[in-house]
Amino acid sequence: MKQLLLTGFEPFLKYSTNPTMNIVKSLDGREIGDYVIHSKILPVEFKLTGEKLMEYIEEVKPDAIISLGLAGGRSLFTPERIAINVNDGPVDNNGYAPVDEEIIGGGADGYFTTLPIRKMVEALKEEGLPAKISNTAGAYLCNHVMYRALHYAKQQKRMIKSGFIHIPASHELAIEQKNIPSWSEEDLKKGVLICIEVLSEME
Ligand code: PCA
Repeated sequence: MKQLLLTGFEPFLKYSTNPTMNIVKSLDGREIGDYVIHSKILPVEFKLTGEKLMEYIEEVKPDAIISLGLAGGRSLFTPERIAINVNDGPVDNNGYAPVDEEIIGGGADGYFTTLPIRKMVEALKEEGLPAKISNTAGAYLCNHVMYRALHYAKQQKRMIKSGFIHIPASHELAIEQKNIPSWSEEDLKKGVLICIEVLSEME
């Protein structure tokens, strides 16, 4: 079987939970097509997250990596097209807020996803779930993880498909935050499963 590293994040900033954490945990060990899922939760800390991701990659030796993050305020499932070599954003869970830093000194300006994001968006919509490709993952931890994974994959001889999907808030978070669009956890999980199915149907 092929190994899929599926990552989510712990809660961060004003959000008391992170729907990606529950979804990822609930899918550990699940087999979809040729893939078996290895679920890992990443911290929201600029100086630690990349290291953790590398540890998990060494452990799982994935054939593909899908990372998930919460995009509070977005109303659609948004597979990301590109990661940029920038750390810049609000304070992380360790009290650190980088300004205009490079992720990898002298690294590529950016990397395009190697996941089938167009097909994922089409499949999500066919199943009645709103989705579109996003052209920015921001410059916070989600972009950081996407960049680090793609940078790693690029150095390897074998192909490791890798990329990032931002998901909307859960209803639980919307009750807490009052004014953000939200989906049921069930639909959020269904969306993630559809994306993994699309990946598994690729060569
Ligand atoms: N979303 C944040 C980081 C953790 C998460 O779930 C982001 O969009 O960068």
